[in-house]
Amino acid sequence: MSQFTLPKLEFAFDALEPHIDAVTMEIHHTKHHQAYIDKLNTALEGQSELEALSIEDLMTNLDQVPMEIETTVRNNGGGHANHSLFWRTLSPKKTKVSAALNNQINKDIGDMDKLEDQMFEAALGQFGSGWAWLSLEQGKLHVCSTPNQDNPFMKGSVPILGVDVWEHAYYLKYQNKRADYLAAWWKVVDWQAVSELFEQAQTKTLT
Ligand code: MN3
Repeated sequence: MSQFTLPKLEFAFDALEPHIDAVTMEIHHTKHHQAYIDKLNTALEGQSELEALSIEDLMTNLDQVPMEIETTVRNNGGGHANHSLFWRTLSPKKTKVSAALNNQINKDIGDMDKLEDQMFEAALGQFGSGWAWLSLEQGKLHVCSTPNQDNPFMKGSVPILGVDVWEHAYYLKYQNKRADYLAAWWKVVDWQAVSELFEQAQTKTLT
């Protein structure tokens, strides 16, 4: 039984043009993300308890995954969790950060400009493929990067914003210019979605 499915995009493939091009969006969503899901579902066949978990809970509880499929679940489950969050936090619309998240950013990071600097620094500093994240870690916002398809869930924190710095995310339009891609990505971040994820993350880490 295939448990995990590709989430629908809330906008057309070309909606983020000129910042993120339509061909990249289509291949990234329908080919790359779908491939992670297919491999994850295949690996989890017959593991009904694991299949019943949300992708976030599966990532937080990788120690419960049988050793022979752990690497496959880590890589492909990570791919599914990370891309699901990535799509959800992109929007062609102008959006605004909530007062609550803005206050927390000011408190833990400094301000929105410092957050931008830290995210770019983490994303540019990630050698090879990986992600840069803003996550809630024991009640505090924190910027970090992870290699491959790892994510903050694996360390028990809750990511609320992430940027894919695998070359497949930007190479067609930006080639080797990762910094230009990051500047473009920043323009299409859905701050309303990030604010909602922040609110949900707080209820998760309070308990
Ligand atoms: Mn990707």
